[in-house]
Amino acid sequence: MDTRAAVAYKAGAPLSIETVQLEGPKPFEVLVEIMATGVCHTDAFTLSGDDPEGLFPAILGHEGAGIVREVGKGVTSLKPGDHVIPLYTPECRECEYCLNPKTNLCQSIRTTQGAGVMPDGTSRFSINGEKVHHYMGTSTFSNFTVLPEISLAKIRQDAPFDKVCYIGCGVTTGVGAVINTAKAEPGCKAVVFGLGGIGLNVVQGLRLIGADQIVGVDLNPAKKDLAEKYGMTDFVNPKEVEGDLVPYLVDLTGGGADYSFECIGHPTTMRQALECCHKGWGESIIIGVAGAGQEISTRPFQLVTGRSWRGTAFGGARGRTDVPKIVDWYMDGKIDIDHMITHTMPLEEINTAFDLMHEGKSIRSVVTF
Ligand code: NAD
Ligand code: AHE
Ligand code: ZN
Repeated sequence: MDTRAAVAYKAGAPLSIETVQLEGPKPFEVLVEIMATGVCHTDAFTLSGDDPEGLFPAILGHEGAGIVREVGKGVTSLKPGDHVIPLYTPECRECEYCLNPKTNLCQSIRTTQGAGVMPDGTSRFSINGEKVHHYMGTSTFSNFTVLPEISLAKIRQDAPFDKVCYIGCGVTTGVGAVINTAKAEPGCKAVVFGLGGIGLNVVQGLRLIGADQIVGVDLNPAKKDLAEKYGMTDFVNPKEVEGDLVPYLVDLTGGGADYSFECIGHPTTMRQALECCHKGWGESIIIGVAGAGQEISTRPFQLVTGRSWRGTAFGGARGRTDVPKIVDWYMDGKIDIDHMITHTMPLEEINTAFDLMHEGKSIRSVVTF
């Protein structure tokens, strides 16, 4: 079939809106009509050329929601008409990783997913016979896309696509980092670096679990008001801090953070996030994705004296199990999404979503089909 999609032809170039050919689902695959997709900083990261796994041409996008239109042979958990959220972290429930409660990183299709192809090693997308790569196993910047069955969470039918698509990455990553990865306790003190589409969800996750102090750190003062609405108690603009940021944050939190979250993707802020943690027990969770070749560093003494450095992908969530529950939380009013979606646009205007992100004018842009 033909479908409309935004194609990334080369690093640094705007996406091109094109008619793309899409092959139907093979065994254990599902054809999904994407109704809405968010634009995450990770899409911009890959488009910039900084992603060591970045491939071109490709159809980016990993924060979607849509409707099952056709299922391949052997698919048992989904049927046409089901509402779904694509998962860049699948959940096969059979691999060594799925069977280990310590991780959410299902590895059953990770190699082919990273190579931009379906589990059988081929792509379903092409333009005039030339292969176009899948991205993160999801390729939600296409009106229709094909995914493995294990990469789809079935969700309730009454949830609005243009809001719950954000659960496909940003919401789950931020809220999940607090609940699943940090397992932060009520009464804790936390510092959140970066108050964008991920950081605000960390803030709302911290409020949900009953944190006492939620410090937000961002260079952009325009992020302050919204972060306060989600529960931030203190705002710090590093440009306005005299002297070093780390001792300032340690002082502000009365000895250091119980938990810190890096939601930017810079080695410098990753180091600051670790070092503002409390001696003896503070844990720093890296969420931000850093570019190819970048490395983190700190004095080992920081770890010797009880701080720990951790990381999280997709907020530690097991998508087929956890995503439907997060959709329920949204529908029950336990978490907010609506006010974080600052812009909505048609596919033809998707490049504007990247401009708004780079200009610091949006939290989340959502493309509707
Ligand atoms: P975003 O662009 O919406 O937000 C980034 C925020 O950081 C902005 O508010 C910006 O003003 C602020 N910022 C930039 N440099 C700063 C600095 N030096 N000091 C303080 N603040 C600074 O991006 P996002 O969509 O929230 O994504 C954030 C990061 O998380 C990205 O690196 C993205 O790739 C990553 N991410 C990771 C996962 C995961 O599973 N680990 C999931 C989603 C996104
Ligand atoms: N491909 C990059 C890393 C990108 C990355 O870390 N992706 C996160 C999700 S970001 C979503 O916005 C992730 O899930 N990582 C785990 C995984 O298996 O990809 C690189 O550096 O190679
Ligand atoms: Zn993302």
